[in-house]
Amino acid sequence: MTYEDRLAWLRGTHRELIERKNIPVEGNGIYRRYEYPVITAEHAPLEWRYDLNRETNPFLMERFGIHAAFNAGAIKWNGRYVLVVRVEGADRKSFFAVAESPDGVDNFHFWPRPVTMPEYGEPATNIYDMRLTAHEDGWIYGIFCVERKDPAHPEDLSAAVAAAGIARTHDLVNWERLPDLVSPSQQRNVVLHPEFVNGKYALYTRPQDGFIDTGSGGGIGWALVDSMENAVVKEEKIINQRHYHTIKEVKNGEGPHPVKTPQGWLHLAHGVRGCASGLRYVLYMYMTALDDPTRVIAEPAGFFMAPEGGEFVGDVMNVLFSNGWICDPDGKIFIYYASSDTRLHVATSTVERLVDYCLHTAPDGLRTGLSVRTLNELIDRNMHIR
Ligand code: M1P
Repeated sequence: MTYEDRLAWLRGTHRELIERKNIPVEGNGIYRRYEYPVITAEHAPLEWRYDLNRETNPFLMERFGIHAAFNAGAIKWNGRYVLVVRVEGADRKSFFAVAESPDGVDNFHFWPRPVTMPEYGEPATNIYDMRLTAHEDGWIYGIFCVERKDPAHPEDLSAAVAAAGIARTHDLVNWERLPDLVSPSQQRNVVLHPEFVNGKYALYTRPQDGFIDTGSGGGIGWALVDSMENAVVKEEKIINQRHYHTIKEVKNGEGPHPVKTPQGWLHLAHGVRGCASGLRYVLYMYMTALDDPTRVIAEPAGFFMAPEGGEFVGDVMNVLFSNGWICDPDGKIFIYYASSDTRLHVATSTVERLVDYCLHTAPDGLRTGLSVRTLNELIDRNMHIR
């Protein structure tokens, strides 16, 4: 292939990928998956991956490998469906990049440049998994995991420390970096609630003993902080506990910030359990009371979504993870979920369906006997229906 032919081929395949129309897949009535991922590493602009100068790259080879595009924060912004995607290079470093679509499903394309996130304190080795919150104070906040080498264990090359980085913006291009969250424990999966609660900013937290292990951290926590410019966790209350022999036995974490519905706050989260093939990450839902967002009012048993088909396979197998969804004024919800730390998908549903799912699916009885009882009750109700 000549240089010109190869360039034309690269441009053509990239355009085809971005313009490919997605196909909804009928499913369980709760949500709809789509056939193709909405964002992959291959969606990254050619200008990021190739030196397009014939003099300096006569073979038109890739010069900056993009390996994955996944766990995205999401926001409806200026009428567009906008994602702040975790893009991971071949060098294992993640960075944020904004992608947008006119309708939330098709034609996701990246803005020309990645986000240049200002540093705070000791520069981070890695940053990822931004949760976006358009807060009632007027700012759009991004809270994300900041990973640094653990200075207490220089001999252990895997020892790291996770903290919650905080930044805010009005345009998703220029970010004001604020001090990292000060917390007695390591933190990941920290999410800002969109409203003030008792005049304070409210955070969903995920206390953890170590970089990977949540250990004694009992689940998803809740902390009120006076200011986002100097956010300090003084008191932390666990609002969504982990339990033995459930989909969140090993750990869990809040997804995007909850959606306010007439029946309560609707939450999407991930749960993790261990099995012979390693950790298994699935998505689950729960609801909390409008007058007290720390009080769980419903939690269907088990997972809401688990890896299916090709979703099982990727850089980190058997993982579904979501940190972004968009709720339209008409109640349609776009759930952006990533599979196996590799690619990003969308599933669509409505507030009405998801609330129905939460309020009318039995909770986990935490033992087999109660699961069979729930099943028999359903069968009894169905017996006379022909
Ligand atoms: O590899 C699966 C996920 O692992 C972490 O999530 P958690 O903190 O709940 O274990 C994160 O690194 C996340 O990005 C990743 O998808």
